[in-house]
Amino acid sequence: MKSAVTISLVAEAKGGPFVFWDDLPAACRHAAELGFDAVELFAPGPDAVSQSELAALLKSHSLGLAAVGTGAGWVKHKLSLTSPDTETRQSAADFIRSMIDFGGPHGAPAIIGSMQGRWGEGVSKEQALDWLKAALNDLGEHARRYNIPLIYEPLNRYETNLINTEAAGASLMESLQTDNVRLLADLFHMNIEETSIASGVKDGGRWIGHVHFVDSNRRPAGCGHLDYEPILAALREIQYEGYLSAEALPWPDPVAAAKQTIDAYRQLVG
Ligand code: LER
Ligand code: MN
Repeated sequence: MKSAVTISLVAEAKGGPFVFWDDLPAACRHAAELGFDAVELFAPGPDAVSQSELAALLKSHSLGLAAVGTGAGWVKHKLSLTSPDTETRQSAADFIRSMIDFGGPHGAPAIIGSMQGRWGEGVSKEQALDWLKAALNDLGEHARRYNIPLIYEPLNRYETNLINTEAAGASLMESLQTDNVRLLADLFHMNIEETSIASGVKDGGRWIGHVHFVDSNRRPAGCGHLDYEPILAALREIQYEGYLSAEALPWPDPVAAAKQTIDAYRQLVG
């Protein structure tokens, strides 16, 4: 397993669960100095940073790009893959495709979290899931050209009413035509929704392709009440080899949150 830490460049997401904020070069420097393998980027859009600037920053700090978030499509533009409005759904898919093209050259998969939206307001659950599946099939195949998967994230019930658990996520993966979508296991959402986080990890099993490494209260690992040993044992059991990426509040401040995370990671993973 590899370590990663989040960086947000999205002003509208202020107060959200991202460790580093606003200054990409400084965040990369801190991440490298602390010994992270990679960074995960939450950017306002595909033009937030040029491909060459991003490549140069990653190279100069020997950092990987673990993943790119697509949630700015929701927080900035109110786009959703399950909107009742056809054009909004199309724009949502276009935005995600552009983020796949943004991360793809760096080997970083795009994450669909809040862009999945929710059913209601005249849209049935069945209809919303059909739209979601069609988008995952299409965008999952688009990601393949970069030899990376697309990542789909089950969220807790306060953020979506579509898929809340890893078991439901695994069923969704099995119902797709593409085999190029993987599940995200976000320990914060799982703490709310799963009977046990370790069994949730096993439910996700071979589908899990990314982990948001965070504590029960969304503070950095070790600052809440999660018991990480059984979670790590479950991740080893499913032979997970991807990132443990700190999507956590910058508590008490970004550098301290990152240091707390890498210390917890080293204690748990070695
Ligand atoms: C949102 O709660 C979250 O966990 C993000 O990773 C997805 O937008
Ligand atoms: Mn997450």
